[in-house]
Amino acid sequence: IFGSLGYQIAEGPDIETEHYNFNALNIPESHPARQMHDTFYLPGIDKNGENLVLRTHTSPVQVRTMEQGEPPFKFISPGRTYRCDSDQTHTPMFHQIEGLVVEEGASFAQLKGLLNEFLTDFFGEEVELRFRPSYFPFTEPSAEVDILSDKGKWLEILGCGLVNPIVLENCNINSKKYSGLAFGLGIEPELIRRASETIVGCAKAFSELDATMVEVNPLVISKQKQILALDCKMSFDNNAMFRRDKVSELRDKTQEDEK
Ligand code: 2NL
Repeated sequence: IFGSLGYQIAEGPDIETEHYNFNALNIPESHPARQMHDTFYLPGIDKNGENLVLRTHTSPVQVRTMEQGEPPFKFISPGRTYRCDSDQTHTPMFHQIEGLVVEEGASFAQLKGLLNEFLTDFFGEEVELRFRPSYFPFTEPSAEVDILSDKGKWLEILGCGLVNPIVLENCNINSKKYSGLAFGLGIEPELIRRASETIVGCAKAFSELDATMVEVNPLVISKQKQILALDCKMSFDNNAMFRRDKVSELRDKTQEDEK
C-alpha cells in the first residue's frame, strides 16, 4: 500500500543505543515513558560507551534515516521491536510499522487523509475513523485512532501526530522550514494471517483484550522467543536478566570477565 503511495522502506538495527531509542525522540532518562517501555538492556556498551538496548519501537530507524539524508522524507519503517513483557496479550517480540513524512507544510489534515487511505486499502472497504487526543513525547499534537467495527465497537488501531519540533531539531532538520507527520502501529503478521479477511477478523487482531489473541498468543510467544534467542545469540529463558535493575550488575560482571 505504501509502495504505491511513493513511500521508501527504511530499516535499521534491532540492537540500539539509548540515544537513538530514547533521547533523540524526546524521551529523557526521567521520562515515565522510559519506564513504561519495559526495555531489554544489554550487558554490553558500544564503542562510544553508549548503553545498548533492544529497540522498543522502530522510531530509532527513522531518526537514523533523517540524520543521513535531507528532507523531504517519505518512508515507512517496519520491523521487530522488543519489550520486556510477556503474558497472554503481550509478546516480548512484536512487529511495528511506523510511517513518517517530513516536508514543508506537512499538516494534520494530510495525516488524516493518509490514514484514511491506508486503512481503507488495508481493510478493503470504507472504514470509519475516530481521532482521540493522546500523548507521545515525539509528536505534538498526538492522537490515537480507532476504527468502528461492524459490531459498533470502537477498536484502537494506531497512534499518530505531528512530529515534535524537538525531534526534528535532534535530527538536524530546521523545524521552522519543515514539519512532519508520523504514525505507528503494532502488527503481528501471524495474527493478521489467522484473522479472517473481514473487518471484524482483522480488527480483532489489533484489539488487546480479545479472545482471538488469548487463544493464539502462547504459540506466538514460544516461536518468537526462539527467534529472539537466535538473533541475539543469547538465552532468552530468564527475562529478568535484562531488566533495568539487573543490568548494571551484569555490566560489572562482563567487565570483570573481560579483564
Ligand atoms: C503507537 C504509536 C507512534 C510515532 C509512532 C514517530 C517517529 C518519529 C518522530 C515522531 Cl522519528 N513520531 N513515530 C508517532 C506517533 C505514534 O506510535 O502506538 N505505536 C505502536
